[in-house]
Amino acid sequence: MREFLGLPVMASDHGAGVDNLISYIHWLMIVLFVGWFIYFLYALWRFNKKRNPKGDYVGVRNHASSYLELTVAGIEAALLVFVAIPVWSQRVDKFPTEAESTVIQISAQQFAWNVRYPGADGVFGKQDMKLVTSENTFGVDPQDAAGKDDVQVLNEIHVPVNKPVIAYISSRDVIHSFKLVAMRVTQDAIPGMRIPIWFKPAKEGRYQIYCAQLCGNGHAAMAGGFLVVENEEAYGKWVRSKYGAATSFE
Ligand SMILES: [Cu+2]
Repeated sequence: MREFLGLPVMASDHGAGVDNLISYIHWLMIVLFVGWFIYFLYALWRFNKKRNPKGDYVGVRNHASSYLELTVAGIEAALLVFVAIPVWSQRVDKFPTEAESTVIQISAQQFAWNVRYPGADGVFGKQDMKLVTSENTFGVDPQDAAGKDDVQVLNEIHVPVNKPVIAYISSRDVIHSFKLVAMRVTQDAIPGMRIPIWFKPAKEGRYQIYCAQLCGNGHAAMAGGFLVVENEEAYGKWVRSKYGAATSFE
């Protein structure tokens, strides 16, 4: 069904659950579409004027249609309770610990993605929204030693493969939406809020990031963001080359 629907490349652990849900819904819709169409043709033939010169004032006498409706509603309820809700709850409730994950902060702006890593010590430097300026997107406190090695990059996120990623999504101006189709995650980026999402990249590659909210006249340019999933070694090399970039605005 994935191939039949032409679903895009999927490269995360939980992505199969999302794709399964999409497939099941489409199967149900195909069955309903074909069923209703057959019934429509039957009704054209069965209830035409020639066969029914005089109207029937009683109408349907059996309960077949009610049972059918109940069956469809039952299948829909089962999809919701046994497929959709478990996939969703794993996304929002079953977070991995930060110790076993790559933790990053993402702040959207018109029209790019700012990304911050904790650097060599694994600790983000102190932040305060009062310190936010056009250069200091994340409000990093330049006095805090823990922030000296933090990494800040634009539009290019690197993460190691097969390790969970926790990303805190925020925005510095308007509402954007961080969408990684290949990872099957989407989260609105809302000014004043830090909303965590998580996913586990399962396949190395370079995947496009999209902004899924029409956020201004350069909205399409936000598709210039990329997620690079690579092996531990390549990731380590990349992140080490960026240490200290977060406080370079001093
Ligand atoms: Cu945007």
